[in-house]
Amino acid sequence: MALTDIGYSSSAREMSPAVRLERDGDIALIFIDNPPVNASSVAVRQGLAAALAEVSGDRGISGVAIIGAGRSFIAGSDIKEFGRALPPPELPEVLAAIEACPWPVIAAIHGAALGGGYELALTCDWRIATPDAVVGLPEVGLGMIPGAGGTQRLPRLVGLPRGIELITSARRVAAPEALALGMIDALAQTDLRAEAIAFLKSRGPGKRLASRMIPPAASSAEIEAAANAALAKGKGRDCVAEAIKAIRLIETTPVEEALALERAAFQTLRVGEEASALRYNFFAERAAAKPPVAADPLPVALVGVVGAGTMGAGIASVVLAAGLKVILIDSNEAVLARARGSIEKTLGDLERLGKLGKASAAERLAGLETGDDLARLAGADLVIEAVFEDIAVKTEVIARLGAVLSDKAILATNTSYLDIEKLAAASGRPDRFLGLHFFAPVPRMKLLEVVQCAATEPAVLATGFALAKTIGKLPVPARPGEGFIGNRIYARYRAQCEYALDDGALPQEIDAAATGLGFAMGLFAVSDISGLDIAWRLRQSKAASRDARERYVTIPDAVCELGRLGRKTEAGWYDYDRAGKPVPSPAVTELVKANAARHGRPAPEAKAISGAIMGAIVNEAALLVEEGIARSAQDIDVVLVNGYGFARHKGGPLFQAARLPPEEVVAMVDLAEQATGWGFRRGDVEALLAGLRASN
Ligand code: T1G
Repeated sequence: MALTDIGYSSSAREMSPAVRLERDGDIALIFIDNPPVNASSVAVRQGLAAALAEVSGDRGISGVAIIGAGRSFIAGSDIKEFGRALPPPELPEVLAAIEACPWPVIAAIHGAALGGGYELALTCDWRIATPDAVVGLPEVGLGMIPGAGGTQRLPRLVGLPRGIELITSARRVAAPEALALGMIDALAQTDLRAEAIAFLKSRGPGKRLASRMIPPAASSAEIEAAANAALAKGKGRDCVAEAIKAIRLIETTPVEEALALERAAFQTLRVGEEASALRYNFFAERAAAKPPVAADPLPVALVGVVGAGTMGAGIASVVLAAGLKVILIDSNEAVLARARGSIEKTLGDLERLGKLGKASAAERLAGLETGDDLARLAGADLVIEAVFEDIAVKTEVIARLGAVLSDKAILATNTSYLDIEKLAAASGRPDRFLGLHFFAPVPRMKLLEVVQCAATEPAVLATGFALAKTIGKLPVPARPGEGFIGNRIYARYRAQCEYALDDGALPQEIDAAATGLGFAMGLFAVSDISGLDIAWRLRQSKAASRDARERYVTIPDAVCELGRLGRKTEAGWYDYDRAGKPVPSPAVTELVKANAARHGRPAPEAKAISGAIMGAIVNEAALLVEEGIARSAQDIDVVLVNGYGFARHKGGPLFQAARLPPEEVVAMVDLAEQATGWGFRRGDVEALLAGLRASN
C-alpha cells in the first residue's frame, strides 16, 4: 500500500503550528504536520510537548497514536537547526514525555521515520508501518551519532551486533525487513490509522519501554566482531567509533546515565567539521537538483540511445532500471551484442542490491529493443546520443536524428568536450536540444551535468532534470563551455600537478598533497587507472594549435614514449607489484630528476603543491560562476564530490576554502598563477567564497 498522504479531521485541535490533537473514541491521535517531510523542528517539539502534557492527564483515553500528516512520518530532526544552539524543548525532553505518558503510545509510520523521527518511534510502546515505509538511524551519514536515545533503545530491540551494524552503516531499512529485525512490530495493510488504533487496543493498557528491555542475547565475540567490522568500514571516522562506544554503554552503564553520555557525544559531533561538511552537502545536493527554470517537464516513456559503447550501454542500463523503455541503436552488431550482455549484467547486479524495487532484472531487460536503424527512434520521447567523441561523427549522427525524430522529441548529447552549440545547430531543433553529460561508470556515478544551450526551451531543460531524478542521477545545471564544470576544473587541477612535476616533485608526493586536500585518489594514480594514452592523444591533437607562450610539461609525453601507459601496461606513473599495488617508479623518478636538473629550480614543498592545486580549483570555480557556466559554488562542490572523488565528509574544495582566512586563499591563487605563467586568468575568488562563508 503506498499511502501518499494522511490527513486529520477538521475537529483536530492545533497544539502548535505543526502539531494537532484529535480524538478517535478513547484514543488520542497526535498529528505532526510540518511539510514537506515533518522534520522535528522546534514547532513540532513544542506542539508534541503540549499534546503529551494534555493527553497524559486525560483520564478519558486508553491510548495514544502518533501519526505524520502528509506524505511521511518524521524524517528526522530539523537538520537546518544543527549549526547553532538548539531551541528548547530539545528532542530527548519530548521523548521522555512519551515514556512518562501513562497510556500506551503507538507510532503509526508511513513514508520515512529516520533519525530523530525513528528515535521518537523507539520511545513509543509499539511501532506499526506501511510496507513501503523506511526506518533507520542515518546520523552517522551526517557525521554525528543518534542523539535522542537511538544508541540505547534500538540495540535493546535488535541485539547489540545488529544495532552496531544498523547505526554505523546509517542504512535505511524497508518496513518488511524492519519487522523481521524487530525494529517495528507490525505492518499496516490498508488503513494505517485504523490498524494502528486496533493494534494498540489489542495490546492492552501496559507500557512497553524499549529503554528498560534486556537486549537479545549476543556473545562478546559477536559484539566485538560487529564493532571491528564497523570500525574497518568506518575508516577512522570519529562518529563511527563514538556510535559504537555509546551502544556498548548498554553493557556497563545505567540507561539514564548512558542517555546523557550519548547526548554529550552527539552535541560535540554536531558542531564538528565533518558534520558541518555533510550537512552542507545534504542541502547543496538538493539545491543543485532544482532546475534553474520554472517549467513543467515533458512526459518521457520511451528513450532512444544511439551508440552502444560503454557509455551508451551504461545509459541504457540506468534508464531501463528506472522502468522506462529503451531502443538502443548501433551500426555494429557485435557492439550491440556486447552491450546487451553488459546491460543484462548491470540489471542483475542492481536486482541483487535491491535497487530495482519490486521489479526483476528480466522484467527491466524486457524493456530493451536494439537495432541499427535510426528510423526506429521515430516514436521516442527523448534520444541520447553517445557515439564516438568526435565532432564530425556526432554532427552527422545528430543531423540524421534531427530528421527522423518526431517534432516533439527531445535530443540530447552526452558529449564531454565538444562544442555543444555546434551540435545543437546540427540537430535542426536547438529548442529541443540539451546536454546530458553522464560520468563513467554510469551505473555507479550519480552525477549528471545537464547542459542548457542558448536555445534550449525551459520545458526541455526541466525534462532533463526530471529524467535525472527518475533514473537516480544527481543533476547539476551547466551552460556551454569546454569541459562544462567538472572537466574544466579537473583540467586546471591536472595542469597544477604537471607543473609541480616539472618543478621536480614526484608523482607520489603530488598525489599525497591531493589526497591531503580531500581527493580520494591522487591525479597520477587515477590517470594510471584510466590509461595515459587518452590524454596523450588529446595533447598530440592540440599540439599544432597550442600557444607557444603556454607552459607545457613534456614529462607526461616522455612517460608514454617509454610505453608506460598505466595499469594496463603494468607501468605508468607508478610501477605495479604482483598484487597490483602501485609503487613509486625509479624510471619516472629518473625522468623527473633529469628534467629538474636542467632548470635547477628547487622542488616545491608539499604545502606549496596543495596550495597551488587548491588555488587553481578555487580560481577556476570563480571564473565558471562569473561566466555563468556554473550557477554557484555549491553546485561546483556537488560536481567535484559526486563526479571526481572529492571526499563527501570534507564538503568540497570550495567548502574547505571558505573555512580558510581570505588572505590564505589569495596566497594559494598566487601560487597557481606563478606556476601557470602566461594565460592565467584571475577570478573573483572572494566574491565566490563570501556566499559560502555567510551560509556556513
Ligand atoms: N531536516 C530539514 N530539512 C529536511 C530534512 C531534515 N531532516 N529532510 C529533508 N528535508 C528537506 C530537504 O532539504 C528538501 O527541502 C525537502 O525536505 C524534501 O527533501 C537527533 C541528529 C526524508 C528520505 O537524515 O533522507 O535526526 O529542497 O528532496 O527525496 O538523532 O529528505 O524542498 O527545500 O530529500 O522525498 C536524520 C534526511 C536527521 C533524513 C525524503 N534524518 N532526509 O526524500 O525529499 S539528524 C535524515 C531524507 C537526526 C537525531 C538526529 C529525505 C527523505 P527543499 P528530499 P525526498
